[in-house]
Amino acid sequence: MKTILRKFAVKGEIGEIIPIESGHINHSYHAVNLDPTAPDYFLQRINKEVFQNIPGLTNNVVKVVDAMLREQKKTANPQKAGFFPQPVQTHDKQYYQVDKLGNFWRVFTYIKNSRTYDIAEYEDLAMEGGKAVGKFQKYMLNVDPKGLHLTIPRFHDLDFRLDNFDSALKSASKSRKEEAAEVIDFVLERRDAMKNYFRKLHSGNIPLRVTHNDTKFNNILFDEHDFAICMIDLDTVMPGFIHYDFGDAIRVLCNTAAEDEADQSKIQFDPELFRSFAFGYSVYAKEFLTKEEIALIPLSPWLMTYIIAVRFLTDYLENDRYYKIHYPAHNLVRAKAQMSYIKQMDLYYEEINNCIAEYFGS
Ligand code: GN1
Ligand code: MG
Repeated sequence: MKTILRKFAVKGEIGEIIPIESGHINHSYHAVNLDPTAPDYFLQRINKEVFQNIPGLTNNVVKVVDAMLREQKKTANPQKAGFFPQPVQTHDKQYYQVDKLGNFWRVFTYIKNSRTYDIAEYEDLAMEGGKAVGKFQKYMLNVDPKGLHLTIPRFHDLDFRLDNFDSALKSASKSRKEEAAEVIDFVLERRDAMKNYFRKLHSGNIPLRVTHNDTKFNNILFDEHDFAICMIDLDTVMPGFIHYDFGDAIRVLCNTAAEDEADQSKIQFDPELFRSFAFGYSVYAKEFLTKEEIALIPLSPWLMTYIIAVRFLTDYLENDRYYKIHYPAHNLVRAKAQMSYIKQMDLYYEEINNCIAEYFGS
């Protein structure tokens, strides 16, 4: 990895390289600098099975970071732009380096003392998360969605995800199907309701914007005082509906347990965290959301949790081809946890609706 890092215009002298375990797709490392005057770096091996066009993906990421910097410089805190992770070029002015095995690597500056959280531990953290998602969408308003490469086509397309699930179900082993029976039934039961909501998003009234598309809580970077710095993990920034970002954030952030909690009794929906996130999000989003978009916000956490449940389950049925797993039934446990969380959210449907009406005036 040090050989790879030397291909990039990194400053100082790299010491320890520490793996970062939280992502399910790429392999990430924190490269510590021995020179205190030089920054640390964030090194990543991009998953080339998942991302088929890494040059296209890289163009997106550079475009998005540029837009974030440009927009931040227009605000009352232009100096904050200096605290976003910046992509680092190689000595040949590329933003990635291919190694001898054909693997793609990239480097960002690592923001000193920054951190991520897997779950929102208290309300202000959730509010900061909401602000980060709202601010990101606002900063993307001047980026043309059509100018972005589709890094994963049909990423949040429910019909596509259900088609994949159907074919996985046909070819899955008997034992995996038996193990997963409860979640399979759940997916089938909710299918029509979710398709119905998904069709409303596609009714033609909802603007296609540039969205992040992977707003789980640990894709928000915080500083040492727990203020959100910005959204990270920009590989899936593509044209989308704001509902994808709102819903996916709530999927993780208001869950009192981890995304892969095996003990169902620990999985609950925290309405106070929801209020805090929704308020933080409204601070930025209220100024650009249309009333049609607002009307469809409340059900978005159901859709996104359902889509991710379907994806984890499909991967389990396909013998774990896509997500990194840490033990054999990991994808099944993840899918079950999403199912339990959806059932917990059911108890708060009215409260969620009321809260959106209160903060967004719908
Ligand atoms: C993956 O890369 P990471 O861990 O931030 C996935 C998301 C899922 C998430 C579930 C490119 O995100 O879509 O919501 O896992 N990213 C991709 O935890 O598939
Ligand atoms: Mg991530």
